Amino acid sequence: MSELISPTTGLAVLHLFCKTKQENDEQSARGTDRQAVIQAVKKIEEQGDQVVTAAILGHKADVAFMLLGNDWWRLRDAQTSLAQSGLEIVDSYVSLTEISEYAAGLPEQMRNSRLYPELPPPDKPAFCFYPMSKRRDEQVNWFTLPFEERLELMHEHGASGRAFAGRVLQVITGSTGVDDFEWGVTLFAEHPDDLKEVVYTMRYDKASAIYADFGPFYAGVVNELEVVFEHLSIN
Ligand code: 76R
Repeated sequence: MSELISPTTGLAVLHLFCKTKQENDEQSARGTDRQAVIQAVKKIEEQGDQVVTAAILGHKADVAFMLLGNDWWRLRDAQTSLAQSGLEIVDSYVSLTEISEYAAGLPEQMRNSRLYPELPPPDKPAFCFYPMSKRRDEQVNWFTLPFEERLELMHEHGASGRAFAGRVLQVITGSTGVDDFEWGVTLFAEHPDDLKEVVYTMRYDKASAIYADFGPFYAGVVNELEVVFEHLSIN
């Protein structure tokens, strides 16, 4: 056994965006092996790690796996098993759960739920993921603002976010130094338009309007893998 490669606090997170393969298509003789994927996910869960599965709409991917665990080796093994089951990994995101430096005053229970979220939340099947960074341009640079100013802007952000409390669950995971953007934003909501509304509303927060840069957006439906596969016609 390899030694654990664990964050000192919180969980390691790996988002994998995959395309399924048909048998004998141009890419592969072997199609996606439904049973092998199901077994792979079962194994990850048996090891005590969490897996959120979602069917993705649009051409960018068919299925997303959001894996949360306390060991980078186990997440890497999970990726290997999924790839060996005949899934093509077309995009991915590596991050870690964290408590924002602007959320120091959060009650213990809220801090814990940021570091150790239990996912997926019930009754919030509408899912989206996108990476984002805060701008570092010559004129507009989040990282040269004094802390008090950033804190004020994040309070404005938190206040506009709280209007969505209960309707939208945000899971902000930090990725500075481990992936191309600074955060992964994973949102769970009851309805697709909740996702649109929260992100649109935040575009007017100064912290987003002036300072945020975004990567590609993925949207889809969270459900158990079996249900996701039914909708992808993978038998
Ligand atoms: O954790 C907390 O609830 C405390 C308040 C809070 C912080 C510190 C908070 C609340 N967020 C925080 C930090 Mn958020 N958030 C985003 C996005 O699309 C965009 O413009 C931005 C993407 C959304 C949709 C969202 C939603 N938030 C952050 C950070 C880290 C900043 C740092 O540490 O420098 C990022 C990148 C970020 C981005 N935020 C909320 C929400 C919602 C809905 C809330 C209210 C949560 C609730 O009260 O239930």
